[in-house]
Amino acid sequence: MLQRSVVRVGVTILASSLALSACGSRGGDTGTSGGGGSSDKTATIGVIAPLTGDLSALGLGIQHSVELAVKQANDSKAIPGWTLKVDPKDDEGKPEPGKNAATALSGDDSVVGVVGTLNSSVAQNVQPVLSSANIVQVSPANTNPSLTRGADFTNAPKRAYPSYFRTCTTDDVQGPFAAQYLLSKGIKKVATIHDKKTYGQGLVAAFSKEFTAKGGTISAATTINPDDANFQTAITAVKGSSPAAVYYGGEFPQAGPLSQQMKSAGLNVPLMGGDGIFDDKFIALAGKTSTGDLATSVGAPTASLDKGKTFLAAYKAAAYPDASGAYGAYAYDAANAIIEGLKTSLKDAPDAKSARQATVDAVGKVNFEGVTGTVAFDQYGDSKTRVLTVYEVKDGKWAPVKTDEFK
Ligand code: ABU
Repeated sequence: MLQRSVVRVGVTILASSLALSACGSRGGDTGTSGGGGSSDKTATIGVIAPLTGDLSALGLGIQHSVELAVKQANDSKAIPGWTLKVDPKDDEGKPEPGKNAATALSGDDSVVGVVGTLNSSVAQNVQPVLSSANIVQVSPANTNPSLTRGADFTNAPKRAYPSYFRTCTTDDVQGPFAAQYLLSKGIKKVATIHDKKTYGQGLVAAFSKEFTAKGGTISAATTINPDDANFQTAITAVKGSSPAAVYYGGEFPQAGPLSQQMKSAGLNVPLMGGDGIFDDKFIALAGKTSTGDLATSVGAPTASLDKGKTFLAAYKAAAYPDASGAYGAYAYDAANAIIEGLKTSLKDAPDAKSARQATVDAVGKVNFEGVTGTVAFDQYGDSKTRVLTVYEVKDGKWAPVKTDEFK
């Protein structure tokens, strides 16, 4: 069992902010009510995320967090003369519906920005569509580095799409952070499994590079298919190499059953994954034998930050039907990055569509204290904040065991 070093966190609730937000929208309210006068012009922020299917728990948290940011902006009349609206689109966690969602939003002249997507593989299809319409896109969750810095992101980084930004950090930070954590706990022999998707494959590559560079050994490396439910072949392939842990690249709908099947097959070592497995449903799917499993996720635990507490309280007061999830705070910051940009770009704009390029330019320059930390972007569109947390399953819950800024 890995040693515990629980992060101690300060707890300060900003009651005044709660009062501001407690009158927020309820589930299904897309943020149009309140704040706008009848002569206001309308600008729309789209959301592209999985709103149905296995990953909908994460996607709905993204949607509602954007709705909360927009509701608060309308209530405070953040952009005089304008009322903001939210238009959520379901990408089902799949590239083709994601592309269709981007096409539909691009055809709506009121759309000035999009928060999303959740999946890096979906973003690859959405980026070119939104980019060609000059619509700013801010993802709260895409962690694959190539989305901002291109295919050769380590040796020859080149901005892929000038309209694309993200509030979360990237897998060339997350993978090494996990590798260093395992090595610091004396785990030097790890087997890897990934789901062949953009996120999982890239995360395992980043982990393996750091793990071996710092003296660890990858005892076996194998893959599963994105729709597999039975993982015996992969488990057999790695079990023979006697790893001290299994590092998994993919998301919780498969990681949970993989963990359960590993332990049932006698491979009683921790499964570790990235932010894609950091969800309560992982534990529900993996069952009791998930104790000791590990995940990294982006940022510090939301509830450990003063502004995070305020966000969570406002979200609760708004009574959305779904939890904010792993990316809620990042989606709220993403929406507020767009809203900050709109304060400049819509000021003298005759209509929303003509403000699209100015919004891209303004979002690139934002710098404010968000719920997750400072929200500002580098020359590639990446967040300047590189904080991550390691969580361990303890007593049937994810417990934070280490939070740090990756250097
Ligand atoms: N960042 C984890 C899940 C989303 C993605 O595919 O990047």
